[in-house]
Amino acid sequence: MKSGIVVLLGRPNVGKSTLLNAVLKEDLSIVTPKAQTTRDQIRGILNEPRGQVVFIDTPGVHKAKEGGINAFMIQEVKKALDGPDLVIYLIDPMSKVSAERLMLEYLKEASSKLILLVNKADLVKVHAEQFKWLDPWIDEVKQELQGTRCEWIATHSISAVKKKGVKELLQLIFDELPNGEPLYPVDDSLTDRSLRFIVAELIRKQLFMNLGDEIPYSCAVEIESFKENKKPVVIQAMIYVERESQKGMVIGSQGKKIKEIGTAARKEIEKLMGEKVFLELRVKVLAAWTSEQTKLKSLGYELEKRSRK
Ligand SMILES: Nc1nc2c(ncn2[C@@H]2O[C@H](COP(=O)(O)OP(=O)(O)O)[C@@H](O)[C@H]2O)c(=O)[nH]1
Ligand SMILES: [Mg+2]
Repeated sequence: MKSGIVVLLGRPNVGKSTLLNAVLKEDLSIVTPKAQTTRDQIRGILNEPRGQVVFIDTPGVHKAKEGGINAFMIQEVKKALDGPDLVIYLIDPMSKVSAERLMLEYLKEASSKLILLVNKADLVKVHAEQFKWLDPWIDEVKQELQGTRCEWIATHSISAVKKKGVKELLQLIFDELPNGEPLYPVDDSLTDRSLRFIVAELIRKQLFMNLGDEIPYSCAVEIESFKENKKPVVIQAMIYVERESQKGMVIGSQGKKIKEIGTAARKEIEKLMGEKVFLELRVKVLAAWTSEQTKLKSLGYELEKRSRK
């Protein structure tokens, strides 16, 4: 039996969370068209007759200001890179080489096998001209990694959205993983994260889907109570924003916006849980929570020591 940890690594919006969901065949990690949706690392457990793969979805690699929520996200990326068996470096062909260079310092630090994975293959035909940078970049990465402990083993292309090439990718992964006992119990559990966490994420997803560009980045969600033994299940959640004006935007005129967000989130939560849910959302200002460490910590985004990059 094969067993191991596989980290999904890449810049924001390359499709890491979409790929996790495609291999698990479940919507575990939230996906939105906006960059930097994922804030925490999320483990997705795939059990197969061939063995167990523990995938770690990570926030996108980007340059983060010290001490704030983005530094927490980068900390999550770096933690995930501590000792996996395999790293999958996802590349969005719509990106450009100057933006990808940042990835090298992460790859050079990884001491594991590496698969270079070009995602969004469905776009390649339509936008072929724009992708000329891709092959030279892949060659450059391979060259830069020579002499490091990060060992390139394959380059592969997929479309995570269309689920093309995913089966072959899984074969590549199983081929490379060591033999061993499963790291997690082999049962139906898909993740190490709690239902509360996933529910809070589903609410956060709807904030990204329903609010203007900047506001979702100032939002955090906390589940205040979760009564599973009630029918319907009663869930109360608090949405934290940074400013009074944002609170107004989340609520909307006559509460229209928050109602839309709540309805959309409730539907997804009901789908996940397979039962009726009563979802109550409230909004509260927690001034500058994205930049103050004690507030970040209170929302579950704890920075260790002083933040690194
Ligand atoms: N066309 C296309 N879009 C994709 C593909 N994979 C992901 N996306 C889209 O890219 C955006 C970002 O995806 P997401 O998984 O959240 O990226 P992440 O930030 O790396 O986790 C979403 O709008 C996805 O629907 C793909 O294979 N093809
Ligand atoms: Mg993501």
